[in-house]
Amino acid sequence: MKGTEAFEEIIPLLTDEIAIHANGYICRESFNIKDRGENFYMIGSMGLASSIGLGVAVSRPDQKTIIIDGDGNVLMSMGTLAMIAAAAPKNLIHIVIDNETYESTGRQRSLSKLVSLEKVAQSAGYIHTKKVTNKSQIKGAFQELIGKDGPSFLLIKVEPSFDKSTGRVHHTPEEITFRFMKSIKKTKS
Ligand SMILES: Cc1ncc(C[n+]2csc(CCOP(=O)(O)OP(=O)(O)O)c2C)c(N)n1
Repeated sequence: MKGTEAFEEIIPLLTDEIAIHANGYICRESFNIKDRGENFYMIGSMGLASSIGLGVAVSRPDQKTIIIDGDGNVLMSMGTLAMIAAAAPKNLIHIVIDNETYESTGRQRSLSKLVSLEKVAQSAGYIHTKKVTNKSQIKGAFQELIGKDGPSFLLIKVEPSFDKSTGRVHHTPEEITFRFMKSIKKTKS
């Protein structure tokens, strides 16, 4: 499956969930399929979508929080898997689009061909971990995990295949931040 096909499966499943996106093509693909105020896009700061996702999940336990990450990003901040498992937010789902490359910067190989990231997450202590390799499995896996208490980890294996013509996120960092804060603001106390 192509990376874009994975996004085309996942993004329409989002309703009011908070979604923190890793930098590079991860943001760009999601942004182009459906831009939402609940989306936080990393414009740099590789590796840190998971830390921000953890912070948001802990501070908003009433809201499902999804981290949409890349294998290179996860490998860069592997310690955050342990931190997420230790903090154990029930409302957190960590999705990794694993193309076994740093595709956004030229398809350099990553170590995820040799290191199974879902096994690392499982060993760290994520409550549920799943790996899918076919796009027909994505919807079922997502719906299963969203219905359970986490933290959960969903690894989606894809080919390195993002399209270079995919547009970039055109919001400024300030716009992303303020729009996000407004969208996830509690309306009830
Ligand atoms: C600290 C830091 N190092 C390097 C980069 C450059 N960079 C941006 S995206 C990216 C690749 C991310 O790889 P991955 O998470 O696997 O996502 P993919 O690009 O494959 O979708 C790199 C190396 C950066 N933005 N920040």
